[in-house]
Amino acid sequence: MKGKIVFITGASSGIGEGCARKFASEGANLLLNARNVAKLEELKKELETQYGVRVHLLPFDVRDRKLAAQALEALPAEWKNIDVLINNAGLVIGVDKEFEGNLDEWDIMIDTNIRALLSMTRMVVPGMVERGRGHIINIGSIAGDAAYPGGSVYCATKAAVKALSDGLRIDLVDTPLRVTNIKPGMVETNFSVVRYRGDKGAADAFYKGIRPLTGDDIAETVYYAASAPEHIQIAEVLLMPTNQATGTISYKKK
Ligand code: 8X3
Repeated sequence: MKGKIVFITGASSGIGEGCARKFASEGANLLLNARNVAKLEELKKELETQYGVRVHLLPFDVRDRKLAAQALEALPAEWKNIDVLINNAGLVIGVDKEFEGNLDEWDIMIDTNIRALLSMTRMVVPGMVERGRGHIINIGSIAGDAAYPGGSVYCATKAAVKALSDGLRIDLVDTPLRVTNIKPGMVETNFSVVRYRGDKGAADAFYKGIRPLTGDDIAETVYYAASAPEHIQIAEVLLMPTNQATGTISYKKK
């Protein structure tokens, strides 16, 4: 991974932050995107100091297609040749029933988890095709495999991530590019706090009695896919805590 350019969306926390640390520790130079500029600055300083890699910040909201295009076009020449795109930015808000939830919150999920992933792909992949190398890693979810109570719209967005990953793999089949869909189960990050609309107590209660995965655990798997020999395409990985079996079945100690 030494000297490769890895672009991570949603890099300021959770799985994105875990990926930033892991890829930096392996010598990659990073393009880090998120809305939280202060957090990005902090991470840049930490990774550059600790690992001696270079970090360039792309502080925009992935939903803002115009800003994203401007920022990517304005990249200095030495940053343009992106080797790995990690489409990680994503969220879930609320646990409402499909006939009761908030349409504006659903729009935010759909715009971030689907439309922004698609626009990043559309902006970055043509350059990869031109250069004849590249890897797109989408962070999907176990939620994309089957709907669960209170997750209807989120599950639909992650089902879309699966379809978009599969479709892109088909469209790139005659190229050296690879496409991976990483599908985590229970991961304890700020993600769950957002799901419960800021209620940290509810998020903590959800993980009581089970050891969830961490952002760093997922980052290890993302790195495994990215560092596989070039003739191997890890198409999909479904990973979850040992005491989880499906999106709805897990064992929690009393
Ligand atoms: C989030 C994982 O288990 O909450 O993508 O659906 S889960």
